[in-house]
Amino acid sequence: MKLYTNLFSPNARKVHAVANELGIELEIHTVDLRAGEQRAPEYLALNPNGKVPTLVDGDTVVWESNAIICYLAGQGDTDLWPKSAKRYDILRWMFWESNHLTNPLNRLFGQKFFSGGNPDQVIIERATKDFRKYAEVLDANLANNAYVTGDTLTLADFAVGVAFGYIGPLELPVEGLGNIHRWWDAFSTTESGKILLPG
Ligand SMILES: N[C@@H](CCC(=O)N[C@@H](CS)C(=O)NCC(=O)O)C(=O)O
Repeated sequence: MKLYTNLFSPNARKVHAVANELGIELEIHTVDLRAGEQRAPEYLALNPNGKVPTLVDGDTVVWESNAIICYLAGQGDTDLWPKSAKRYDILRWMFWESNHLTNPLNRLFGQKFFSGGNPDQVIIERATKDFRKYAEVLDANLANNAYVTGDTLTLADFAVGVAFGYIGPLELPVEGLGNIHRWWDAFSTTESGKILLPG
């Protein structure tokens, strides 16, 4: 399987981390985002969004990092993506991540890393407030769970976890959220969890 990727991308690192956890070797094709390779016609033919990551397995092309990690985990039997009703809980947190958590994260990303040194404090304040609201939802969920969906590591931990690699770089508002710290400190020091961290 070929993975079109760039390790600068948190969504791509999710895929690398899950592949590592599953012991799946991928043929890596780095897409140079700074050079605009994601907008080259050959790449747009695979992923019309012009984004990484994209997985190619024979005639199957999968984009959207959360769909890709489900595809990888679906290659065999794994507790990361069990064939039980727990799957819907995992999906719930994956949709939550891509709809709610990532939205303020992307706004902070844009202002802190790509605003040419001229960040808009109003956008930062709103995004910080929104991120905190969702972080509190996660923290409450983790009060009774070692992992995002219960007592075992699943795809949901990878999907949700990648955001928390930016606690330092983006000054994410997670003060006092002890359950998140306990979960993330343990997960981000595992071999696969470390792959989620920004380089
Ligand atoms: N929802 C998509 C987001 C993919 C995405 O936003 N990728 C970014 C890097 S994190 C990208 O390729 N940006 C390049 C561009 O927009 O030109 C996923 O989870 O795969």
